[in-house]
Amino acid sequence: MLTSLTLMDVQNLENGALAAVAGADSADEIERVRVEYLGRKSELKLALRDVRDRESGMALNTLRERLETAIDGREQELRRAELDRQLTQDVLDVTLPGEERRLGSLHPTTLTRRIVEDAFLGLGYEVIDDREVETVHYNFDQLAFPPAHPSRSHRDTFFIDPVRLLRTETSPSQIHVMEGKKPPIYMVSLGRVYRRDAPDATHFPIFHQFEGLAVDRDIKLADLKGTLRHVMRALFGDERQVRFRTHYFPFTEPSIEPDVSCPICDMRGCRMCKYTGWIELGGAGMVNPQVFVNVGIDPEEWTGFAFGCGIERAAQLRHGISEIRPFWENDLRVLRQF
Ligand code: FA5
Repeated sequence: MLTSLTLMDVQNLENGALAAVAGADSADEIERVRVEYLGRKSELKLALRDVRDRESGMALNTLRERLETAIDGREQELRRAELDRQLTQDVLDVTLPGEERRLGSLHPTTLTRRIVEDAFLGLGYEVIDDREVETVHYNFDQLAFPPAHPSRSHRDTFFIDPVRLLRTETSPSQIHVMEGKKPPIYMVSLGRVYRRDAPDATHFPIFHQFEGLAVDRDIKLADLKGTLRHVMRALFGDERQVRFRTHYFPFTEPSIEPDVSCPICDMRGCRMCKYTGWIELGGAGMVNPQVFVNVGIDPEEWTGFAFGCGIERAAQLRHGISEIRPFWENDLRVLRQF
């Protein structure tokens, strides 16, 4: 004998529940039906709690099982339908263009530096990296700068204290290398140097240089010129003309300066070349015998040449860039072009 629900009620409950199950057309809806008919406060659960006899218990439990089966079945049907819908409607279009991934690129100063390194490695030179904080001894004295040379002043050079400074050129590397090993020597040293120069189209207070030194028996000025032409061909191909002017440096004798034809105006004259058609790339010369004596190399037995050139300057000439400033501003719109 049923207590709170009559057999008729059970039948009605089942009919109502099955109709609700059949009518549910979404996961939310079927969940709502489950709560309504099988939840803790559902008519069926309350009746089961009040059951006093076996017959009623069996009838209500059978109803519960039938409803659970019906609800689970409908839920699975709905899940399958949703999956089918996704598979047919949310199609992945493999022909759509992919998302572009931006790769970083090398800085133009680094690219130019690597060209120089490769050119000298190919000639059998040793490539070195040297200190940026130098002493007056290595930056000036050992390179035979006279005591009153303007570069020794605070107006030209960044001093840290009376004996230490930010190197003004890569030439002290020559001294370190010659003090450290016996000739023959073939080395190139690349890195940052610092000067109190007023910025303009081709000058900045911080810039890079590459320094070369060759010490051997019977080295001549023609070897220096040939070596400079070799690296300039690596940097500029046959695009640019090259000329050598005589000049003065305390640590070379004779001294020359290589100039490169202006890539901006093609030698017609512009602001970058100061209307001369030529741009100075560096300084060079035959090693001053006094420098050999300073480092304990016999100038009667050994001769040598040295050169030092601006790396940003070389990059400006290579890519036709009329200003040095962008090399230090690191504007991504500029750097992405390399
Ligand atoms: C020197 O620095 C010598 N040490 C070069 C040298 C080495 C001569 C070995 C003989 C033997 P100079 O001051 O001219 O020379 O500078 C060399 C090059 O560095 C210049 O031609 C230019 O390309 C670059 N440079 C000089 N000053 C600046 C600057 N403020 N900004 C950018 N590049 C510069």
